[in-house]
Amino acid sequence: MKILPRMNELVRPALANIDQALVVFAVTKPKPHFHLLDRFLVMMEAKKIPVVLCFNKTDIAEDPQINELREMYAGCGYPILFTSAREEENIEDLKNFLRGKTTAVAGPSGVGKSSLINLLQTEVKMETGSISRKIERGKHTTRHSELIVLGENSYIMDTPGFSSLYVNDIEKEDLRHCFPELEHFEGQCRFNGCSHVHEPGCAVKEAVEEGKIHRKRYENYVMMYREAEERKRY
Ligand SMILES: Nc1nc2c(ncn2[C@@H]2O[C@H](COP(=O)(O)OP(=O)(O)O)[C@@H](O)[C@H]2O)c(=O)[nH]1
Ligand SMILES: [Mg+2]
Ligand SMILES: [Zn+2]
Repeated sequence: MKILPRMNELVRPALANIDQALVVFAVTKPKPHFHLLDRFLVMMEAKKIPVVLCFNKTDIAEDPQINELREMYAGCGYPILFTSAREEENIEDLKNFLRGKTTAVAGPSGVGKSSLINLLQTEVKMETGSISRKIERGKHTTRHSELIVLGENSYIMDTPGFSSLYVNDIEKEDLRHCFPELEHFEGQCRFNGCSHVHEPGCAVKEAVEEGKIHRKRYENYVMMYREAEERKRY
């Protein structure tokens, strides 16, 4: 019971002071976990924190993998960047997105967050390495959020793991407002307040069939909706 309030104290100031979140995934190795990514995007929408999506490791990716990601996420309006920390590709683009802002970096382990941060500035050297090596050495890395200076009025915060930016679960009625591409169809369904899950005459379901909304994103919406429904039941 004593642990929870302390955890929130750590999380809240971090979220309150950031202008945006940079969400880093790898195009491949490891392959993006779409459910995790969408869950995170929903949390940021709920907190009204703008997101920049960065898919790293383009040097080992195939074009179709990159195209699918672009289709999925540029289609719903998120700024999206493809980088290679190894080949220092598109790092200038990334810098442009970070200029003048305080940005929290989030993403699963092993996608290249630390490698990217090392390319953005020269003062702080983050430890990088393979996932297995890190597990071997135990969880010794950033337990606190470290604010790193990138330049004048530009800061980046390496958040300790993905769950550190976790916010309370979202009510099922609010969920549809946390998917920008669903929000676009609001008011076009037969029923007012359509959940886009089981109602007939749903403009969102039609848009999915027509390929205007990415099916995977919609499926993740339905999955999260059902989860919220389940939670309510207990
Ligand atoms: N091929 C490739 N490997 C990368 C790239 N960026 C990082 N890595 C490697 O991926 C592993 C994890 O990188 P790291 O920066 O520690 O990831 P983090 O856990 O997200 O901070 C390391 O072995 C890096 O050398 C990249 O752009 N391309
Ligand atoms: Mg790291
Ligand atoms: Zn609908």
